Amino acid sequence: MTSKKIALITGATSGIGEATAKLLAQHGYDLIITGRRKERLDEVKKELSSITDVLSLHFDVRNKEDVFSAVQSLNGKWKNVDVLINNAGLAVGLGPVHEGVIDDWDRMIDTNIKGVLYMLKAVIPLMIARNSGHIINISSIAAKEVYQNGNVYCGTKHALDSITGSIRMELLPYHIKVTSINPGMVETEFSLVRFKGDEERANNVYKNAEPLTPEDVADVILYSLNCPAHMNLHEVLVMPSAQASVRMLRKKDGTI
Ligand code: NDP
Ligand code: 8X3
Repeated sequence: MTSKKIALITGATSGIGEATAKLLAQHGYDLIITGRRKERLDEVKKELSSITDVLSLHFDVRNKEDVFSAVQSLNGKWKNVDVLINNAGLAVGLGPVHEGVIDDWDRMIDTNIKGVLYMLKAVIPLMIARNSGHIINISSIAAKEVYQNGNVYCGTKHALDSITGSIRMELLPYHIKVTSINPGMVETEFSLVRFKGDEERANNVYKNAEPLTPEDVADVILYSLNCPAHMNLHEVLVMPSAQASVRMLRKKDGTI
């Protein structure tokens, strides 16, 4: 009997990460799910444990000691991480640099860049030891374009794309695939986080728009994982049909 593949997903407590955990559980993966909100993590684990083996690791990707000790705590089959999905990420605030809140910048840089680097440094050796693996970094349209007031968030996602490109070269000898998924607008808790809990402002982002769903992005992730060994998707820019560029949306009433 061949054992099931193991996927480690950061930020599986909501949005794209949670949808991906659910889809991969249905498609034969054992899961290591992570996030800071323990109750949410427990709920996802409870729901998926009837379908597949689930290990939950509760840590903040910004805390390097916690990242390394969580990954070092993996034992038995859980060391055999086949797939790493670096999904945990966020935008905090939306404003010009000259009015910027430095703590917001730190949260974005520490999560979207340094958190991903810590995860890569912790997990890649496990993949190299087995001469196989697939790393999927969840980037953004904000890595391909910039927009007014998006300065630091766009910067973190541009940096992530650069890191993704470099590691693809570094990991070539080890048969480790590296894929970047760059979504446009997806309706998740992203805007609620960006606007620090202001529900009205967050809901306005999606009002009369036709965003992607987290399940749409999960489908793309599964597709990339299902590619045969000789094929890899380097990068997938996946947009709502009603979004031509980061700030150009066709609303439900047809207005642009
Ligand atoms: P959500 O806010 O719904 O989910 C974000 C996830 O990241 C949560 O599970 C959260 O878990 C986790 N997370 C955030 N900070 C940390 C941290 N410091 N340590 C551990 N986990 C953390 O948003 P999305 O699903 O939309 O976001 C997922 C990814 O998709 C992000 O990288 C985002 O930049 C990217 N993206 C989103 C788009 C969108 O329009 N929604 C478009 C393009 C890209 P918890 O709070 O429990 O720690
Ligand atoms: C999230 C998409 O357009 O809000 O990565 O930056 S956007």
